[in-house]
Amino acid sequence: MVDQFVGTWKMSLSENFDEYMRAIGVGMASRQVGNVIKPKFIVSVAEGVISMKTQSTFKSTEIKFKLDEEFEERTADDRVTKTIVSFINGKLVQKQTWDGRSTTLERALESGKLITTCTAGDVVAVRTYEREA
Ligand code: DKA
Repeated sequence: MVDQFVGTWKMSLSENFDEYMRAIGVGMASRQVGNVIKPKFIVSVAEGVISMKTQSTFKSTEIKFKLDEEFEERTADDRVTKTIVSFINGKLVQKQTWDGRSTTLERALESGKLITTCTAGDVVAVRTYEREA
């Protein structure tokens, strides 16, 4: 269940993220920052509403949503997306669409780590988070 994702996570490894950011149209200046920061990712649930906060020295964002209900999201790189998050086969699957484009952020728990797989077309980045609390 989603409850297993609840807690505070710290990124420890980021693979192919520059290519992913290019694929979703992030400009060079933000990519340079995005490549070096190690965000915290904080998940909580209250009365069926899920909160996902991403905190870093660059920018902090929070989205609050119910599963399978579309909402508007402003991303750290300032895209305004239509977003829907579903829980599929034990994974939190976040689909963002904007300007006729789309990307998916899939979060899974593997050996006690939170693995975020970011996909845009044929570009895939994988980011590993370790539990802090
Ligand atoms: C993650 O949760 C992936 C978040 C993807 C953000 C894309 C934009 C970043 C711009 C610095 O680890």
